[in-house]
Amino acid sequence: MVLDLDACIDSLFKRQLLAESVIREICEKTKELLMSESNVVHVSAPVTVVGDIHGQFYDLLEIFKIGGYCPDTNYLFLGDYVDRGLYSVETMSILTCLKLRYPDRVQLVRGNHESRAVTQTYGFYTECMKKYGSAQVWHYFTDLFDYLTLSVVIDNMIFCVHGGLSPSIHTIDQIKVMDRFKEIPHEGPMADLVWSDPDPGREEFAVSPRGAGYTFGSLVVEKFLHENGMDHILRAHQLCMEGFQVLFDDQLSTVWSAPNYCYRCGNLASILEVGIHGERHFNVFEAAPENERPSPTEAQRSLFGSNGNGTGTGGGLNGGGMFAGNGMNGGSMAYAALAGLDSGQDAIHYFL
Ligand SMILES: [Mn+2]
Repeated sequence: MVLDLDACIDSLFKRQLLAESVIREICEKTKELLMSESNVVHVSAPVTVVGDIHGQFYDLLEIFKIGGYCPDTNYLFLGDYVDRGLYSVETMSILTCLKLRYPDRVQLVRGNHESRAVTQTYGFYTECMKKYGSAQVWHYFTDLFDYLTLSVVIDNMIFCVHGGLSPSIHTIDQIKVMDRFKEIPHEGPMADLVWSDPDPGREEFAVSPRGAGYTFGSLVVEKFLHENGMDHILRAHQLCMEGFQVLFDDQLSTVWSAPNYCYRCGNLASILEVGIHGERHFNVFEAAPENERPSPTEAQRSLFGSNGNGTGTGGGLNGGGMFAGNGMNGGSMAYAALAGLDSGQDAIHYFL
């Protein structure tokens, strides 16, 4: 069989799923491609940077409408493609096809959700089972996750990663020599890159309320940028109600690309366009029109239907505060979604 990537991309744009055998072949080929990529991929501007998508496929289609289609626009995706939303399969399928079709114009960085452990709790596993009747597709994609790069540097100026910095990483060269071809560990530098968050109220590293990674403050950012000759850190991983957030005197930005997150948060989203002189422009957008999305009932049914066995606790599902959700006990995902407002602050506690 000859793989026709353009035909695959066309069907996905028409909201049609790919056959399981096609996904297997695409994942195999993409693994080969990613194997040769460094842990730190260097790219040039102009490039459009996309934050968390979380299975909100219709909003991803909106992103292409707003930001341009491949290969006319270069894209850097910062991870968290799957879980939470209803269309992680479609999202991963199209991103994988685009990476394979335009390897130098599409970069896919690994997020903390690109992991076997996390996707079993937050929806991707269940979605694969529902849409394909077996776990094969989930295995193909989660095996592929192990090959995704950990970071990108734009024009030797902007360091891009899903989560943030690590107390055990001082230089970008240290990232280059890490062994990334594995499941995301619970701790250590690789976990920190995908799990950490900035804390504007601090200067140094501190324990993260997520239970994985660290929080890091202004001095950490300054030191890292200085030591590595960089201007800016660009990351995703945290819901921003306005779609983005700029911290530490313009030294760090968060880009968030899932509008009305989980079909209920009411937040804006953005993509960040980096121009040829390093200028940064956040292109802010709202959720895709109502007729292109599932009804709230459908979205809710999905949240309640999956993982509703009561074993997952509601940790981390809090109304914006960093700590509140971690204290919830005995609540299932469904309970947390019902009771309260899922801000999407994931924590690692409940699958350890
Ligand atoms: Mn994340």
